[in-house]
Amino acid sequence: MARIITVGAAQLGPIARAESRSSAVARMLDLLRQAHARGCGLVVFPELALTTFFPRWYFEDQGEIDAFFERAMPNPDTQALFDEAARLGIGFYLGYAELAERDGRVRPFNTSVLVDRTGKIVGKYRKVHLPGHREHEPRWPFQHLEKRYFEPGDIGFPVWRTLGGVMGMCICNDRRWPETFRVMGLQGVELVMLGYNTPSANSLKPEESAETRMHHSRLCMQAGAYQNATWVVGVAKAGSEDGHHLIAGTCIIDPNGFIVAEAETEDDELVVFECDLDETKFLKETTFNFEAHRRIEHYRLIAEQTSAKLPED
Ligand code: ING
Repeated sequence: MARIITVGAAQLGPIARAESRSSAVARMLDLLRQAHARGCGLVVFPELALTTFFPRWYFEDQGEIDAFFERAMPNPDTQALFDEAARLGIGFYLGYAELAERDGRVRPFNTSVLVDRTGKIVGKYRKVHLPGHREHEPRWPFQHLEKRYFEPGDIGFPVWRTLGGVMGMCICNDRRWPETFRVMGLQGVELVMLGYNTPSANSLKPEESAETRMHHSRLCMQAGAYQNATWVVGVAKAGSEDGHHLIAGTCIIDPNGFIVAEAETEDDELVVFECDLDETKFLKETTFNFEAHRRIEHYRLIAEQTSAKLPED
């Protein structure tokens, strides 16, 4: 028995600060049409796919910051994407900066939505792990102010039964934290999709190579896939945005942790693979049968140990 979903990982090249949303959407529409021609049922776009990675800059003016956010989804800038995806019968993941009205307050999130093949939003996720710093660090070569511009996500790590399987979402830095994948793994996730904008330079360690960054990115996603018997689809916004370089490395990873397809460029590029969701079953029923092997009752001890102070040497 095979439950195949043909996935298109739609990597975007750089989006300059001056580039309009309509230009970014036009590029995504082109990738969507390529995906349709290659039989895709699901397309995954990057994190913050409508704008440049603006947390790299310090802004004081709230109006300048808010200009990078969406107050509704879909909206006039993105409606064409929803309409074309529905016309072509393709579901998609879209990452964007969300301004949410809650209890009379406007709350900013780094968000992704999961849209089904009819163009309906069936899932929303808000980035939990916000890397970087909150205050302006003028001495650094670039900023990473996600803690300043976004609030931590308030939705947790849900999964959704849609598109013929159990689907999960996360965003960028979330992939570096095993809990992200495990919480979805415990819910039976079969495919985790995530977008990322990962600077190739480490502002705290200039000597760190882009290859190291790429190694860590692959390592996190491959481990997350194998340890939770799930497919993982990681999609980059890549290349040099106004002189600031982001790694590429968009890839599709199978439940054994093998990279089965990977981008070759730092530009707009569609990476396609036929993912058999039933390939998750063997590991879920054997090595990662949580019910049979995971001793949650011992974790209380571990919890005490992790909160305990290190023994004096
Ligand atoms: N970007 C980076 C990421 O997690 C980062 C930030 C890179 C943190 C490398 C730590 C190490 O891929 C975003 N947007 O989270």
